[in-house]
Amino acid sequence: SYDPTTSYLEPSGLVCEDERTSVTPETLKRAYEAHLYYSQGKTSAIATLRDHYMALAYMVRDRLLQRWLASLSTYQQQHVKVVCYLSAEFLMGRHLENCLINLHLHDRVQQVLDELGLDFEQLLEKEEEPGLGNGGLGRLAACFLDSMATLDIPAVGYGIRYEFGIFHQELHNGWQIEIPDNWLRFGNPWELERREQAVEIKLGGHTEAYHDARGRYCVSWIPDRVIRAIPYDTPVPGYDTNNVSMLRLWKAEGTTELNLEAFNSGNYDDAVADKMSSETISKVLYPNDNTPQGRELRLEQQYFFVSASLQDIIRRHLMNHGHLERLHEAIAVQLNDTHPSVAVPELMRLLIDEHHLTWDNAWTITQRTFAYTNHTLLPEALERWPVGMFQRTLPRLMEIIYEINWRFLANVRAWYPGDDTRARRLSLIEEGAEPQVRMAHLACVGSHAINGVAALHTQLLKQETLRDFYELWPEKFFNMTNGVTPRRWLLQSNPRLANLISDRIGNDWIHDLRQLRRLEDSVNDREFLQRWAEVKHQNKVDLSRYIYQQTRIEVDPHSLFDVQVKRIHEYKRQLLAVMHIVTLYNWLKHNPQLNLVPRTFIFAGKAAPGYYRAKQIVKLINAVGSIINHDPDVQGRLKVVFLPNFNVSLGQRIYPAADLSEQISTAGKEASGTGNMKFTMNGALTIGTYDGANIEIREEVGPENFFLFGLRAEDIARRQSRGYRPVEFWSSNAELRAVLDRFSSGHFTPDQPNLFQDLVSDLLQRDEYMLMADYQSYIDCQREAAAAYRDSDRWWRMSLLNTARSGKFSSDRTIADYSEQIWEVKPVPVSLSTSF
Ligand code: B1H
Repeated sequence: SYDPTTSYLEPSGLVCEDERTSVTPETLKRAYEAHLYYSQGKTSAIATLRDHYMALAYMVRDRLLQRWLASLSTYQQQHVKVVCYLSAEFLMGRHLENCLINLHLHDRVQQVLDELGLDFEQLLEKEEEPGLGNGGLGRLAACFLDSMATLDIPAVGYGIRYEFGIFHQELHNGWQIEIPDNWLRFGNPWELERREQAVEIKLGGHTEAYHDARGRYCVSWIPDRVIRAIPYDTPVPGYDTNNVSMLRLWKAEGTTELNLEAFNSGNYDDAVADKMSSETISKVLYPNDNTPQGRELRLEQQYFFVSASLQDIIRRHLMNHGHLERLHEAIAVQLNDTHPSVAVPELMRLLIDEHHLTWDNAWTITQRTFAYTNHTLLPEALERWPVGMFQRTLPRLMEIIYEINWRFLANVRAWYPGDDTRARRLSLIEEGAEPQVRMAHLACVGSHAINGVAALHTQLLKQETLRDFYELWPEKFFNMTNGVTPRRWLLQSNPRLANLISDRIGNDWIHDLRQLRRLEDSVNDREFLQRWAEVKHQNKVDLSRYIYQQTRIEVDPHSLFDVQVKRIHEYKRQLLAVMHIVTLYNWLKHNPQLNLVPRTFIFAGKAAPGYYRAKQIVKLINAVGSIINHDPDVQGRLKVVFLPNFNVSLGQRIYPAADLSEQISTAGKEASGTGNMKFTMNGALTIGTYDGANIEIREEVGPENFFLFGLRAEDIARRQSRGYRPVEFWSSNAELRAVLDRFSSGHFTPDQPNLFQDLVSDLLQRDEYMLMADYQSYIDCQREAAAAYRDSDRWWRMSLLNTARSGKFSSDRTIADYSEQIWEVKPVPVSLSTSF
């Protein structure tokens, strides 16, 4: 493996590890100073912190470039199979520290900066976080890029270079306020613009049929708009390898080609206005998680990045192979949910209209190229586009979808003669007053593999959401349980724990997380457990300081840190956690002498701007905190904190400091969850429902080290179908009644006493997510968790076992599974001595 201290000479004499990019402290210092002067144009006398950060970033980027170019030339020379991961979101988090760690430069650079009198931590904080995603789905894509790079799997991530990422969240009087995320304002040192590789994207217009010179029937698409897609590339280094992958994000720009008429007739401002409106396509990320917005601009975004990426893939492939007949042997395209599923008809269009393949050839290649990951069972999250809108925006693709559907349904009728209702259920088009294109169906028909993201989720896909497809093609279905990268989520975010672990078992765990099992040998080593507990305590002290800076709330690092951080959504049931808090509060009000385990409840998460109920829950959490945190009867034993603006960087502070991880979604609703895995890795215990990957976490860590409560998915379904009456729980449970009374009486919002009345009446009348049914079981389970925390020997043993048994949840394992079972790709080592 790579030794950063030696130079690598390529046989022809090309110096790879040269004077400019070597990593001796002297060269690092010189490179840094050169960038400050020549890239930022500053002397250290006048440089701002941001200038220092930029100089540092460029210094690191130089060292990535060399490995990146070596990777690209290796792949090209060896004709390797490449994974193309298509995703509307990549939630990368900050690059600088992660790159330093993956290149083994972290400590060395820290030292160089120390010597220069610069504060390393402070510089890291200057980096704007690239927030080009909403939550778990976007972060998963980022973890996958890290793992693919680390495992030497040739890969490209394709997405959109949103000018505005996920909004910044502020709290005003407890309410969420959204601030635009202008993350590119000061420039982005991690990307390279590749203008020469721009491609053109058609939108709108109509199609015309014709016969070409050889008499073949052809169709051409005459668009009424043409947009230019400009690629921006960001290198993604693997850990402890020379391999560097790439994230290629597309920016939209106008072309004036079709507006020459307006331009020439003196209508200059119209031509310019058109050009500007084209740029809106990559302007802003839609801030919804688990609920798509059916806006035309969103469909344009999806088509824009998919068409650009496929054109790019085809161009590279033709350069290497000269024809497209065996495209699927050279690339595997993974569709991250249905957001890129227009790729199915778009690849057909490119192969047939632009490259003149026959339908049958094109269809074989398409099906063998694509694989589709489903991320949610929520019915409202399944994407559908009105046929009318589709037709207007992408007329040629609509024709191709009809043709795919016609051929597919002909097969269905042959397989199930006379079963018309089945054919209607399977159709790519949903009939009705406003017919819709079902994007999940399109993705299923156009792919050779379909996967869920946790065992239960895959099972429910097979039994319910995609049941008809499973009956058609059981061999297409796979389960690929999610994972997270242990580099960012343990090594980087929790250096104290990482060091303690490496002290004990060496550092192979960093790229083979199952090695953490070896910690089990220390489960009865009192001295080791004490150091384990001390690490958690120090992390809690750090977080307490941050909480005070952000919120002016003082919390006790000796209290149990009970944490729920994730997007705010009714199915995730932040409200149930609040009901538990208010239950404890009521106990204390009733009996101030009660001997209660002191707890700090930490919440963080964004609500979609248009989701009123979610915003109301944010307000409720803050309102409850504003009363409980100051009530003298509570005597500081309960604190409720809402940390604003949850993002990757804040997650990195929070997971290492958590004692208890709240994973309390209604069973059957959370496809997997990935935060749950980050907590477990960092030694938090989980209180959770039988849902998503919680089930597999419990299986790994052992039921005795996991606090399980609540109804199972099948119970939920049964109760719903029998007619669920939440008010019965209200009638029979006085404590529950007292909690709801606190909300509806205005106890927490004396100046707006009616604020939460609708919330309570919804719980009593509908309670779609069955909080009422799970309430008592949750309260009982929380009591057990508190008892375990009191028995601190037991608690720290359980904590250690959680980390020790979290190996399955490395995204390295997930990527190895995809590589073997779906992509059929192999690692390709990159040597720095390759000539290029
Ligand atoms: C997940 C989404 C999602 N599932 C639509 N679905 C979106 C759907 O902007 N949109 O339109 C955005 C996001 N996100 C999450 O994926 C699941 O809820 C988690 O359970 C899962 O862990 C994660 C990664 O698989």
